[in-house]
Amino acid sequence: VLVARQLPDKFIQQIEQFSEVDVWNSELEPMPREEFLKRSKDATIVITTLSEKIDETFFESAPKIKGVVNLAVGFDNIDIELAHNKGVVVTNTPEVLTETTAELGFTLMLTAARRIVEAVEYVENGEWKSWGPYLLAGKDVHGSTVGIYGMGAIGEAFARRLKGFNCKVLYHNRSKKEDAEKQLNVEYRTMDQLLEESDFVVCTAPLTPETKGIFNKETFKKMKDSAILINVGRGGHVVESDLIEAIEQKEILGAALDVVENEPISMDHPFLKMDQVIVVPHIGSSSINTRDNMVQLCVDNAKHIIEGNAPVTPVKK
Ligand code: 8YV
Repeated sequence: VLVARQLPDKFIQQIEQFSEVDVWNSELEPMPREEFLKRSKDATIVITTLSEKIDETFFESAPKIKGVVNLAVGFDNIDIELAHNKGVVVTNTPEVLTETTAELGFTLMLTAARRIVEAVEYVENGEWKSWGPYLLAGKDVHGSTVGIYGMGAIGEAFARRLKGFNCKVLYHNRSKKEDAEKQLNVEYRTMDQLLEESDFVVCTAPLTPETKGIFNKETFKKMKDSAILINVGRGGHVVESDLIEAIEQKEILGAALDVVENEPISMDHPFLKMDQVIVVPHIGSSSINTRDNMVQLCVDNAKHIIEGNAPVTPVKK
């Protein structure tokens, strides 16, 4: 088993019970591509993150590969069709990260709405000299209309949280979700209606050719000028230059992003100079408990594949 990122010893020890293990020695630095390809040569399983692209070149470099075990629910780093054509099993980590990711999205929404980053900086910079009636006045979340783009498990978990805030919850998804409509009192809208009606637009969708760049010049124009975009999907959902322009032109109010197009963000990215944009470093599923559960699921998937059993959470064809 080739593990492309350093993981806690307790998990590596588990893998050692059923296989030889080769672990990359850094938690924060991804394996250089060449190194990853070289060390994949003898691998039966690779445990990957979004940093490892699984494509034709990878498969050429990994003749013994049986499983690609992704430490993420998303799998846009993997050519799924190619893997399946080669008879390679792909697994991801659904469910275990749903609530934690929704929680981060919710945190971002409240943080942006109530201008918390600006407020903390205001205090730390010694600007707090007196009280003012509209000092750092933000936007209410309670009672607002929230549009969720992508009503999968994370979208549903987000909708559940919004109920406690008395929000009207709209959603857009490639298929209608009758169960969610009944249980969570969420209403389906076309994309245009969702954009036009929402005070907050929340992206929880997976990145696919259909969803790539969905937030762009045209869609920003349809949003309210007071709207805030929250993205816990993928950076690729947003055309970043269009977002900057939309905020500058006051077509929307701001954005709070867990993901950006090129991660890590470069320090000269315009987002970092904009009060109306908050960026956090792709920490949606990053609670200790959830990360432990994700890694454990990867270990279990690897074990099942090596032992010739069906994996726990395969990505279906
Ligand atoms: C991962 C994520 O931790 O699950 C996903 O799709 O984006 C995160 O939870 C991250 O992508 C590392 O692979």
